[in-house]
Amino acid sequence: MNSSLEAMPDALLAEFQVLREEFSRFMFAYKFGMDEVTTKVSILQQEFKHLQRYNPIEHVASRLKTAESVLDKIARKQCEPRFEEIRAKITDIAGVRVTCSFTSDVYLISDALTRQDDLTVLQRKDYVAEPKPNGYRSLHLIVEVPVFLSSGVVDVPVEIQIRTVAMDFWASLEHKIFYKYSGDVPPHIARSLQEAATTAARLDDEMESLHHDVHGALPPVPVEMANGSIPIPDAVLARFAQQRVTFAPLI
Ligand code: 0O2
Repeated sequence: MNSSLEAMPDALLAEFQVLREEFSRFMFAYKFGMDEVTTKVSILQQEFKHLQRYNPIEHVASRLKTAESVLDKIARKQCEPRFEEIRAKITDIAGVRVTCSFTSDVYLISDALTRQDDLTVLQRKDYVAEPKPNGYRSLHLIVEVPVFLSSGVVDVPVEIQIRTVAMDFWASLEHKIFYKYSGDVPPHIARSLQEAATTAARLDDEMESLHHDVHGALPPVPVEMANGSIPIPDAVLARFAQQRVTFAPLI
């Protein structure tokens, strides 16, 4: 047993255990919500890869806030420490980040996700169209996803950040620099970071334009036949074609 709990009276200890279980169940719902969204992105990724001529997703990452950082955020946001209140106010406990190839892909993925009936968009912040003053660019969605537990359904908010490789590169390094200076970045460094963000945005524009020149501005064209990770042998295909020719429904 944890030494700090050893001296606790039994009644308090029992209460503590109930709270631990409740907290743990609360956090698991976010993990499941995150898994649901990750699966949705993975399905899109596989569909694009195997069934279309184009894959807009470079990589996908997910993270669950630690219980400790949830408490830090509750304190920062002056949120009442009750689970329902936390669920309503802290919407980034579960996060999924999708890194795309081109800027247009950011919107392609956002549309493909938000069209799904079981996702409810609670918030959309387009820092790609309107970057933050420091230069940060990314599309943020807070979606609510139903998680079906043995006890019933719980709607879990998940933050989805969608950005290009260049936006991601800038954000990761800016995050490191920001933390190195504990948030107090000297003005010349902040200026350099803004300039770097402008350079990254220009790079995205150039790559987007090259992409259009090479592949056209139209959305990806589905190919007639997929031959991805579920191969369909020629012999099977020929047999199926034959069946279709000779098939006559009974009237
Ligand atoms: P972490 O550890 O990445 O989760 P919020 O505080 O989330 O309630 P806010 O700040 O209005 O409200 O939300 P916003 O603008 O949607 O930003 C949330 C997340 O986007 C941040 O989460 C970062 O991950 C990322 N982000 C936003 N602005 C910046 C920025 O200027 N630079 C970088 N590198 N990332 C940014 P957290 O909780 O801050 O951190």
